[in-house]
Amino acid sequence: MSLTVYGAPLSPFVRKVRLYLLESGLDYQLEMVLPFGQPAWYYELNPLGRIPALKDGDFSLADSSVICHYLNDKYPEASGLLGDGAQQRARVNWLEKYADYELAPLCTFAVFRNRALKPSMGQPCDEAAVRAALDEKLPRHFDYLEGLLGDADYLVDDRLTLADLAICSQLINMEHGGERLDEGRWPKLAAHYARIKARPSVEAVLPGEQKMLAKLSGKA
Ligand SMILES: N[C@@H](CCC(=O)N[C@@H](CS)C(=O)NCC(=O)O)C(=O)O
Repeated sequence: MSLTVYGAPLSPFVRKVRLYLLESGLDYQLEMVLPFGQPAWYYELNPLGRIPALKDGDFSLADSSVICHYLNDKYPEASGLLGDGAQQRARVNWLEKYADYELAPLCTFAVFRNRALKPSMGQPCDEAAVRAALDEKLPRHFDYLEGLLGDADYLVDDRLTLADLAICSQLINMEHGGERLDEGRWPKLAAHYARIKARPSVEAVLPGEQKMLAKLSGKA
C-alpha cells in the first residue's frame, strides 16, 4: 500500500483526510500542493484544482469525502469511522456534509480566509464578512450541534466517527482565524471540540499547522 495525500495542512478538507488516515492507522505521505497557483500536473489528479487529492498506487481521486469513503471501502478493517448499518452511516454522512457545506463557508472561507490567509497575501481582511459569519450565521449551526450532542461524547451514537473529525476540522480553521467557540453558550460543543482536539491524531497534525500559521502571519 502506498498512499499519498496532496494538499496543504491548513485546509480543513486535507486535515479531515489526514485525521481519517491517522485514526485508521494507515501510513501515508503528504505532498504539498497549495490551493492557489497549483502546478499543471495537479489538474490530472483533480481537474478542479482543489485540495486534497489522493494517490493509492496508480489510482488517484479527489475530494475529501470521496477519499475517506474510498479508504473505508478499500481498507474496511482499518477504522469503521463511517459507522455501521444504513442509519448510522447516513447520520455520519449527513454530519460530514454539514461540516463541508454549511460550516466550511463560514468557519473556513469567511473567518479563516479573511483573518489568516488574505493578510498573508497582502489582501485586506473583510471583517464585515467575518462578523456576519460569527454573529449571524454560525450560532444557529452551533445551536443545532449542541442539541444533537446532548450528553454524548461523540456526535453519532457515542463512538468516534468521521462526523466528529469533519466538524472539528472546520472549528480548527475558525480557531486559526482567531475565534473559539463560546463555552458559556455552547458548553457541550466546546467540550466535544476539546475532546476531539486532544486525540493523538489531531495532536500529530497541529504543530505543523501552527508552524505554517506562524509563517503566514510573519511570526516565523
Ligand atoms: N469538497 C472539496 C472541497 C475542497 C476545497 O474547497 N479545497 C480548497 C482549499 S480548503 C481549495 O482547494 N481551493 C482552491 C480552489 O477552489 O481553487 C473537498 O472536500 O475536498
